[in-house]
Amino acid sequence: MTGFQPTLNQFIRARQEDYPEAVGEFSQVMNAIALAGKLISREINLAGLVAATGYTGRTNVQGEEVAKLDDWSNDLIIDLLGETGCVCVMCSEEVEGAITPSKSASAGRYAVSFDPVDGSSNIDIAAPVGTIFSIQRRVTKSGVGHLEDLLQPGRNQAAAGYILYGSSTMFVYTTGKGVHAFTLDPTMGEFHLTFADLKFPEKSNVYSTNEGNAGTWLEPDVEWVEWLKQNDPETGRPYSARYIGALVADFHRILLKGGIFAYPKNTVQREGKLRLLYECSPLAFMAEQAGGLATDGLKRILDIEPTGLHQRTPYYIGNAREVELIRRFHSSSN
Ligand code: P6P
Repeated sequence: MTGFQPTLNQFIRARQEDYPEAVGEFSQVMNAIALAGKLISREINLAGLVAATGYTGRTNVQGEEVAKLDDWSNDLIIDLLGETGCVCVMCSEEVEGAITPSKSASAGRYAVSFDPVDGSSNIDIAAPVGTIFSIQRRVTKSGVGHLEDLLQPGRNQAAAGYILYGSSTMFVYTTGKGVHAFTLDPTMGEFHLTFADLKFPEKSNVYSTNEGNAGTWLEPDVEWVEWLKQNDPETGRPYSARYIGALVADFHRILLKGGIFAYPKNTVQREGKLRLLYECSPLAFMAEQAGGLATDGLKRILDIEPTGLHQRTPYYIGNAREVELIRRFHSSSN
């Protein structure tokens, strides 16, 4: 035995029989995303040296400052997915409308939504950032893909995942048959299996939220966090607070160590901050596959019927017990 864990490509190919309808197209889409991850990882790790830090001076459809790496990564993913000929339409955090791929989009079976570099403000301080993706099967019969191929509830996803650019670069995804994590060996340019079928650990006394917003939170969220901070060793309280400010990194820690991540709505961000299609839905699919939950406080994220590409939602994700606890705080206030 070589002792080498299977590569991402070998792992996906070995599971090809799980998707008889895919005829290799699914693998092509996943490999395109994995290649984008390798190239973005290299660019991020060299950011300070290749003048890739800093901002373009523009703001995106979200009203957020566009980092140079946001732009570069966005164009890269659009090109690599377009080149496969397997994608009929795309949605990106950086682009207002639906994106029609360059090559034979009419043949593509998949609609892909993505956030090219989530948490990009962390790049300039060499803190973790991530790419998030969500793959839906098209619902239109043929031709170039449309909004309706993208605006599907998260429960329909064919696959979802993220690439974490941290102390190591990890590719983590699910196709509805467990969550699997791969670590990039930059010397070989290959992702190797690190964890198969990840599940949230039972222990979960860590919470992750931006308490700087607490002054504009609604009552249930204020009561929830105050409860977490009370001193009651029998219930594992007070919880520890951990917040990196990049959703992928905060979620990845919770997936491996347990806990709860929350981005509540507030009197300023009345729908919440995080976007449903390419942040909340893909991670919600993974959380449920890992034995956890994701809600908007009351409703399952995967059951929300999207009405807009960039719509936002209040967001609670992590151990089932922690998300259920928040649901009780929210239910008692309704
Ligand atoms: P705040 C990054 O901008 C992001 O979209 C997520 O990655 C992250 O969880 C959140 O916003 C951080 O928002 O308001 O705490 O800076």
